[in-house]
Amino acid sequence: MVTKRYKPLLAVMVAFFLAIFMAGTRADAAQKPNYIISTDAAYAPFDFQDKNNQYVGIDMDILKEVAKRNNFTYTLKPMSFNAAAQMVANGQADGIIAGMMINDARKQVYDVSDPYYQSGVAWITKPNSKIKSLSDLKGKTVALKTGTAAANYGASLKDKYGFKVKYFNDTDTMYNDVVNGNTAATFEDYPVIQYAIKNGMKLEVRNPKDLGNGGGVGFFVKKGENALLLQQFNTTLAEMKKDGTYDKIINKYLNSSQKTFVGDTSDNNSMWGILKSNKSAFWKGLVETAKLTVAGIVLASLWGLLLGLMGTAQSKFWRGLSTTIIYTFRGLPLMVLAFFIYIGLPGVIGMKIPAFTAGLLTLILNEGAYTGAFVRGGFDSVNIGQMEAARSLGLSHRQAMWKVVVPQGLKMTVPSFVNQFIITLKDTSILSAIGILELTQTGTLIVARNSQGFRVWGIIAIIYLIVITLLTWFSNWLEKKIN
Ligand code: ASN
Repeated sequence: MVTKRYKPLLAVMVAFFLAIFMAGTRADAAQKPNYIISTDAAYAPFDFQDKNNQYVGIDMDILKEVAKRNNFTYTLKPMSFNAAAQMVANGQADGIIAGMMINDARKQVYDVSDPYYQSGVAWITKPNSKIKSLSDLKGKTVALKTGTAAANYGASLKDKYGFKVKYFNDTDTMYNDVVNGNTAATFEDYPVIQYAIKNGMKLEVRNPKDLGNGGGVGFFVKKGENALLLQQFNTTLAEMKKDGTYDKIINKYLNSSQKTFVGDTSDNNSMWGILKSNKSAFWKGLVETAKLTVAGIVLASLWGLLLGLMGTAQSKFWRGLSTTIIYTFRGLPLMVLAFFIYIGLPGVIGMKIPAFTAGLLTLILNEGAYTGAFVRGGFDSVNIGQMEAARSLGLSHRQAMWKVVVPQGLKMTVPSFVNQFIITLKDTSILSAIGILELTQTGTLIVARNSQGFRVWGIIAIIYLIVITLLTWFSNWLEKKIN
């Protein structure tokens, strides 16, 4: 039974989640339509960041032109290709432009624009590799990128040629796995690998004259939706082909002899050089991480406290509810929860959830469940005699809780809170998977551009350590104040 006195608790819970939900879904009052367009965060020459951390590439220039000529604005959501495609399939984004190949399977799920580029799948090894034909791959492992047409093509050959497959979320990590010799070969779209090789990637295409699954690259919207956007894309594409804009874009990325993009070596000399030339990106990533961490810590702590209180309530209903919530959200991996909220839920509730809101909600639910568990434990461990003594002095259950049990219980849980704060900070990195441009995602994008994994990840690790040290100092200070 939900006793009357716990009704306010339920109201607080509902208000709490509504507030978080609403915080991220600001009404858009602009007159111009604003579309959400997802893209592959690192897929040169189609989509990638330049040195100023601006998104450029064939896709980006075409999209910009389409928006300009049709008087709409768009919000770009760069992330892993697989997540970007799912965002559209689930109605989280209005369209995807990501060097994406048109094929029949995709036509079942999406409506597709006219092709704007021709592509086909290449298979790739290290230069001078002993692997000369697909048959040489027998028993070896091949690197593929999740959800891509090239991966489907590669996987379809796996039984025939007897190789194993290993999946990656981004092209650059996949390439480097082959370069480092962990996997023997990879499959990727020809223009993409060609571009990378031209810009210094130490790999070689084995079948340049015999590409697999050739076809066009297009812009995709969810089936049956955004017909106007698709039509505008097609019309503008045709116009651009006529007036020379299209050729200009293609030439800009494919025929220029300068090495300006992938494999950019200008900032590769040292950690310091990389830090300097990417300082605004690192800073922005850090700010995003800090925002998520602070908001996550505060809200998850409040939510955890509420769960802890519910867990020690007199009513069986509240205790049961608290146990169920803690069990569920402690049991779910953080990334699964993030994908569920960000990619799964919107399709069901018919409402877009901004990545930051989804990420924050994930942190609150997950970290809050852990917090709830140790807070409940803290309250439980306050000697039952304390409660009895308080009750015998004439205090009600609630008064006894607030005046006697809660203060003592909370003191005991301070070290656990500190621990949870640090875990929350580290967990924010997992939210890079849903495209939040925090520190880890920032690192992924920079490595995709300069291939300096060791140095970039070294910098990112140091930044995390510095922030964790600061957080620990702060927590210790807080702990002393409380005790
Ligand atoms: N070219 C890939 C595909 O068509 C997309 C990508 O990796 N961005 O599946």
